[in-house]
Amino acid sequence: MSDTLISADVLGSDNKKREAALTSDYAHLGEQLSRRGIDIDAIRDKVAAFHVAVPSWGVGTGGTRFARFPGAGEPRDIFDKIEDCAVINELTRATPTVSLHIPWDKADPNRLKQAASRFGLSFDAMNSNTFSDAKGQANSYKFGSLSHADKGTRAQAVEHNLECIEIGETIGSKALTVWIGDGTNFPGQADFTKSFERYLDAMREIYAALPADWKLFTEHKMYEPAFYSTVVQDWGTNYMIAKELGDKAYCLVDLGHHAPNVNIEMIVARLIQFEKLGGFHFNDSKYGDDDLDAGSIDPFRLFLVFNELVDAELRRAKGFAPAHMLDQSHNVTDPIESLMRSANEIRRCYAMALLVDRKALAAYQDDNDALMASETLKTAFRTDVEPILAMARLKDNGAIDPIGAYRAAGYRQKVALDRPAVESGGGGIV
Ligand SMILES: [Mn+2]
Repeated sequence: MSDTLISADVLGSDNKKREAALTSDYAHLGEQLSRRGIDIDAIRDKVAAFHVAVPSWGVGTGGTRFARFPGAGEPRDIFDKIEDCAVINELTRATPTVSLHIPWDKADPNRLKQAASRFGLSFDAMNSNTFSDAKGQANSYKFGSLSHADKGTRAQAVEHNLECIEIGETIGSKALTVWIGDGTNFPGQADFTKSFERYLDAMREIYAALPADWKLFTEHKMYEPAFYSTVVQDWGTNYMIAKELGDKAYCLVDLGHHAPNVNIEMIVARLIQFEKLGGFHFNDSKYGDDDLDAGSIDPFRLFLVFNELVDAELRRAKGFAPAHMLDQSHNVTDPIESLMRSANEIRRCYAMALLVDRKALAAYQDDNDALMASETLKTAFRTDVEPILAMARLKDNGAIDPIGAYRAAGYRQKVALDRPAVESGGGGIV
């Protein structure tokens, strides 16, 4: 049995208050779905088996370029962060893995492993950081890292990625995610071709050090921190990278890293078709890389992404095994609450996508019945699947209402007694 941080009494009594209503709602939805030929229990079981990784950096309060306003009881170090991640999983039962960021989360790997397994958690993809300077490092990343004009700086960045792999091997991770801040602010500042050549050469060295059962994820982003050009700017370049490096290299799609109005679900479909979809950094945005809670701005877009994922899952698309990770920044909410609701929104979109009548959809597509094809998706999207999500959590001893139970348990107030208040400060998404 794993240790728990939310008392079983509090969780039990919170669930008890809500269970009768849930049973009735679930039965009603089950009856509706059975009229559509869908077995609600089968959907519930699929949802219960669907997991998403929590980023260690997501449990601290984020910030903007302007300021950071810390909340009470902020995690002091990676061990506090692991505890906060454990709470998210205890209540949602959707997040049994944590994704680490090095050097932010650097600690004795054996201690990390112990701390996680105490709560039944394990580790997802490792994330390297060559977009900021670590204390005492010889060369600065101000003008780039893996694509830097200076050989020594590139070597240092490669070395850091190798260290991330090494730590990851000890703690049981199976993937490395590389996102670089490399790019330019002004036309002419760097040579596009030379920069990309240098990047590819550096990535080849990292790829060569990848254990046989690992995957390498590269993440594209069109702007920020560089505002004129980035070295890995879009999914096309990302696909070229994965193709150049080899079979263990895949593209990671962060939903906030595209131009406004880009058809992300279509990018996802293309990457699936050519066996290069590595996984996701889920979040939501209105304008750019806003890193808001998944599904909070455009839930239909998230559903359409999941429509492609479920389609690939059901037709057993070759090489399809994407990693699901959250990547968010929480500036005005309790990060634990935001992450719980995001994990829930991701499961919601997965559940809704499972309800799509795919046979009917294919027939409407073949008949060029645009209206009914669109309605087939909307029918699934309009279905309130909350009783399925709640039942999946309850079945796995989670909370019917994770945020309600979390607030009833007073976790944040409790940890605030041990964790000293942090002063407000300058910007930086940390
Ligand atoms: Mn990301």
